[in-house]
Amino acid sequence: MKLFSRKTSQYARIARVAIIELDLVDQVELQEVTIRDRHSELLNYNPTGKVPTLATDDGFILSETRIIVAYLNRLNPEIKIVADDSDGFSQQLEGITTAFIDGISTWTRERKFRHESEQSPSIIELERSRALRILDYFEKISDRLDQTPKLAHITLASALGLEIRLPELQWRPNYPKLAQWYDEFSQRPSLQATKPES
Ligand SMILES: N[C@@H](CCC(=O)N[C@@H](CS)C(=O)NCC(=O)O)C(=O)O
Repeated sequence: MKLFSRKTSQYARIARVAIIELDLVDQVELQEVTIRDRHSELLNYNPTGKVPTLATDDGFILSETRIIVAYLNRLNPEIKIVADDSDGFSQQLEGITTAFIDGISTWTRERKFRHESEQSPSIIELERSRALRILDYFEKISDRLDQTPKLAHITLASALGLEIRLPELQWRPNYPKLAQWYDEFSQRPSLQATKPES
């Protein structure tokens, strides 16, 4: 199996953390690829051009982080990373954390990849208020977050890790309980091994 990845991708990070937590490191080769590049090697496999992409041993090319992590989890079902239908609360958190990482990614892209004159204040404001609502939600339910490596927790940590690329996110001072949860969760070796540098 091969995971097409990018060290700076917060979505690929989720798949890489899942591979470590599921003890599949020896079964998955990591290949670093370029993105937003018409010469990218990845385009020979996946027309979406997005990471993460998983090339499975049974010949499928999987896109979308949740689909990839669910596939990986089936290879080691003893460890439950992806919530099943019997766990409504974890499914609820998976949905909200996915919207959170999508929104912060949109906001980060506006700031990082578009010239100032092209950045949209209305998109930034929309995503900023969405992120704040979701942060309020997680602060309120922080006693229901635990330290297990569930997909929702990994997605939340990966989204919060974007603070390194989006300093204006400034979430820590207003969300002390969430910060405490995040700082502890970030100590997991899987999170440490995939920590973004920039
Ligand atoms: N919804 C996708 C999002 C993946 C995504 O947007 N990845 C970014 C890197 S962080 C990417 O590959 N962008 C390349 C592009 O948009 O062409 C998922 O859950 O995997």
